[in-house]
Amino acid sequence: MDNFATDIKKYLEKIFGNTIDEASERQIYQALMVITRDRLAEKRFESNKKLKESQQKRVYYMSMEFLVGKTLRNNLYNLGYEDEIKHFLAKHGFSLERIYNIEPDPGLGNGGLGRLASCYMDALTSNDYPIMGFSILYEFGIFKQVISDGWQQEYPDNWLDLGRYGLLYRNDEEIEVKFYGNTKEEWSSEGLHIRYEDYTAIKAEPYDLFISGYDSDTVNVLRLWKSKATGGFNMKLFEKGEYSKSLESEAIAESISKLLYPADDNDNGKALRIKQQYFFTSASLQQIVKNHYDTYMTLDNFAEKVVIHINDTHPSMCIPELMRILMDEYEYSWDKAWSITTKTFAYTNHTIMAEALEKWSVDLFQPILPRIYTIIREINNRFCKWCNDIGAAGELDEMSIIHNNVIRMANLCIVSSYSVNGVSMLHTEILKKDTFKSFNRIYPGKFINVTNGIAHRRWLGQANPELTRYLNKLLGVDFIKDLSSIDKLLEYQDDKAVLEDLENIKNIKKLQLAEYIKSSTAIKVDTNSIFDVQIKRLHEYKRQLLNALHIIYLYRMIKFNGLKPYPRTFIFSAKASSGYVMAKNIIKLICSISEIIEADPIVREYIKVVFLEDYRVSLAEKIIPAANVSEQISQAGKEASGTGNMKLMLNGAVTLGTMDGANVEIHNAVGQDNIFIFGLSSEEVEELFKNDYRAIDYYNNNQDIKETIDFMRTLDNGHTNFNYIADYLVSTDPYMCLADFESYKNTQKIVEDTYQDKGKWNKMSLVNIAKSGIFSADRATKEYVEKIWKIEKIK
Ligand code: Z16
Repeated sequence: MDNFATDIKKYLEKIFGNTIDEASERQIYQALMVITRDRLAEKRFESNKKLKESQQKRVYYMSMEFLVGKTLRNNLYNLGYEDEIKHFLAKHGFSLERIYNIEPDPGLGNGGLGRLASCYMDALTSNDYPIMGFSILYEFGIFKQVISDGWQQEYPDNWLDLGRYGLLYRNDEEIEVKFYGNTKEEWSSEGLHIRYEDYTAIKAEPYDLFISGYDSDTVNVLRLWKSKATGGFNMKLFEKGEYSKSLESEAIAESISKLLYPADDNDNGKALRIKQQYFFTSASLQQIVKNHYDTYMTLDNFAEKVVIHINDTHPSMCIPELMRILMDEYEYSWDKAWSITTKTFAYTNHTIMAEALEKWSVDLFQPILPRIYTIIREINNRFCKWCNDIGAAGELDEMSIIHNNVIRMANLCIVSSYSVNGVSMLHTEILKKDTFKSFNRIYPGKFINVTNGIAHRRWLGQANPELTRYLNKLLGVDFIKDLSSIDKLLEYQDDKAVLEDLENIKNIKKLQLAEYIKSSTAIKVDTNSIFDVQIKRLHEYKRQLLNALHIIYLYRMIKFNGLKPYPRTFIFSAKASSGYVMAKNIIKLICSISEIIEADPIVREYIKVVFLEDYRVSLAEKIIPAANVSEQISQAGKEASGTGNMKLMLNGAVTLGTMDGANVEIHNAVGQDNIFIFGLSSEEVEELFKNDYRAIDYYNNNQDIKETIDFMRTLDNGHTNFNYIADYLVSTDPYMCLADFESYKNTQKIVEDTYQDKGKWNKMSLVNIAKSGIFSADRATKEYVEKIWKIEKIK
């Protein structure tokens, strides 16, 4: 540690010519980032040495998204330096907290899927498993959201400006990726040879982000690829004297890693997206194969030593890319290459929503990736032939990889992987019984479930140090090391003093959040009110609209019917994909309700609505510890798992939810007395949808719904009105908000009544914390290790 202080001083002297007392916060920040990175690089060297010696099997985790969140606190926390650096800096008049705030959130993901990938990297590293992540170094991560007059506006997130100090540029390992062009078949005495001509090559530059583990010697790497024009590529154009064109082509090459597509759970079918996918999968696969070959001088044992995990279908081009490398570069036959490939890949599915299952039109795909396309076509031909042989030809409409001139990437993954998993019990059941039922029939045992988990060290240890310290002292167990031991808290479920302590800690976190709300929205909230939280991407299926509709109902009842509910603060935070009109309108609706209530001296005594802009990991860390109620109200069958639900539970919020995703597991864990479940089940949703759901009937037959929607049409703050949304609710809403409204409203009333019984509420909250052990990413990744990957810890 002495060393760390010395290193800071040295860095300041060397880079800025400053003493620590002359340095700015910005300079201290840079020093801490760089020194931490270099410490991790040294540790990485040691753990890598062990890994090379043991020659053990490794996992490569391929994901278009890693929602890393701020790294500095996490790394110092994991390395155990936090307290000492805090004191050292304080001696010189600096606040470590303020330094942490300088770091931008690396927002290299949209939401759940990206954050899951980061939680898993953290957990696997803490548990000493050899994993390497691969993704793209987006110059612009998920956009910055600014709310202006209630509307979402998107601004570029220039995170590398200050974020780059955590990265290590490895230009010794850059790789070329090829697009376009033609393939030629050449026969010689040695057999068939594929010549790839007239392609366009682009450089992939690796940037490494080190992943630290808690109380562990292991450091793993997340490798992020940045696209660059190749020198030769430009020179060709230079020779023709086309200087400006050469710069254009450079810009095109560099556009590949320019930005993250902000559509969560939606397939956007763009050529640039294909290029992004192939760019990062090809670079990664070349790297992986090279690592393997350099170690073993053969690829025959590839599948014994390598697992490549595909996070959703976004990295699915890994599959034909491995086939291509094995056949075109290492001269394997189709059958041998296929045998290796199908033992190498494991695939996680994260959605059943049709619009999110990736499909590429052949016409778009083939010119960009001609060789990859012929390989996919051949995989499909052989698969179809095999289905014929086993009598499954009748199900090829569902199963064939290429269908009506589109490539169905999920089908490619299922056919080519040895394991396919869903992310919650219900989700996996739906995959097996519905979405992929024919596949499940022809590949018995291939589909398995691994319910998602979260990095509790970040979501409890770091986000809620007050609760962590308290539980540490009370329980006398290291639940940060092993979250399952937190169930010892159950012994205190009837202990009045403990229940009060927990309530006091919750109030401290509510006060901190209230401060933040005041500073970012100017709204003063009452910390005695129920903090009711819905934070997640904005999506129709997640039904923020149902929540908003209920708030409008309350507003009307308070204003015109003398209702005096227990005070409640409804807190929302959500980004909408930039092209998603309905989602943006829902944000506008929520912001308008907030404004209208603020302007109403009577209603605002009871309910308030707060929309916090720019939802991101670091904001979630502020909101979650302060929540009393966790809104998980998606239409049953639609949310694959959810992970915010777990983070909120871990921090003592009580779930108000449908029987959807991992809410089902939460329900099983806490029992029905410690959760508020409402609404239709996924089977009932299916039934009702098939039998022609008629929203208008709910409007006509339910007085509250009728009055609420009529009232909604009168809400008009200035130039906007909400007829558009009201019309949708009573007509085409596929997520059937009105069908669940009555049940939601009644359950909300139960929530309110229960909250007023402080003893009862606190006990519910305690049980939620105590039962959250199974939602640790330690448990989830252990299941991946044992059921799918079959890897060992680094020794
Ligand atoms: C995503 O975040 C998810 C699914 C998907 O197909 C694409 C993206 Cl970007 C989410 C699911 O919606 C959510 O239910 C789940 O908890 C999360 O992935 C992690 O599995």
